[in-house]
Amino acid sequence: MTIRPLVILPDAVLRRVSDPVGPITPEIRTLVADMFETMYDAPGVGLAAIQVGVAKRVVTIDTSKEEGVRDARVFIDPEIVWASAEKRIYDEGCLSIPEYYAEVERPDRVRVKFRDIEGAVQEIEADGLLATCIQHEIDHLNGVLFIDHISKLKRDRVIKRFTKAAKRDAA
Ligand code: K1U
Ligand code: ZN
Repeated sequence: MTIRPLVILPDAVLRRVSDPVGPITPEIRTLVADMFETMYDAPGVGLAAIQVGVAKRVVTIDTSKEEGVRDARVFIDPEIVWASAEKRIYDEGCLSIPEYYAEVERPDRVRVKFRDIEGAVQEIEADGLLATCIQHEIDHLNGVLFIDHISKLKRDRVIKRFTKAAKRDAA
């Protein structure tokens, strides 16, 4: 298993719409294993394949709170099939926008249809941090970032900060 480099704002790769996975090949299994390694190392509670530069609809999540207990979940080609009318606000972060957090309002509960690592179709209802995280990750698959849900003023400010940092690092 390999820790892959994370794609960081303002890299245009983050704006790509990811492709459906199709058959679950050995390459997809390796990608999933590497995504878990990368997510746990960061550390993060979720990761979309595009954040390691792969435009495939693959998401890994582990929102377990208990120290030393893992709840590794993989979502292949995930789709939200139902969202609650009730909303919740969560102070979100993103491994592609390090050390920046902002409040985002999203549906409190969602039902998600996806394929597991064996290719079997599954459906779960999620609430709490899992619901927030799966919505954040599905946004990544569609080229959407959590900063797209905040004010234009705040978004422009954070993009400017990361653009300057990227130029500084390239010099
Ligand atoms: O997709 C990502 O960039 C990962 C992101 C997921 C996420 C977090 C919070 C709300 C919505 C989605 C992160 O994991 S940011 C890091 C983080 O939240 C965290 C890191 C260590 C321990 C606990 C949380
Ligand atoms: Zn993110």
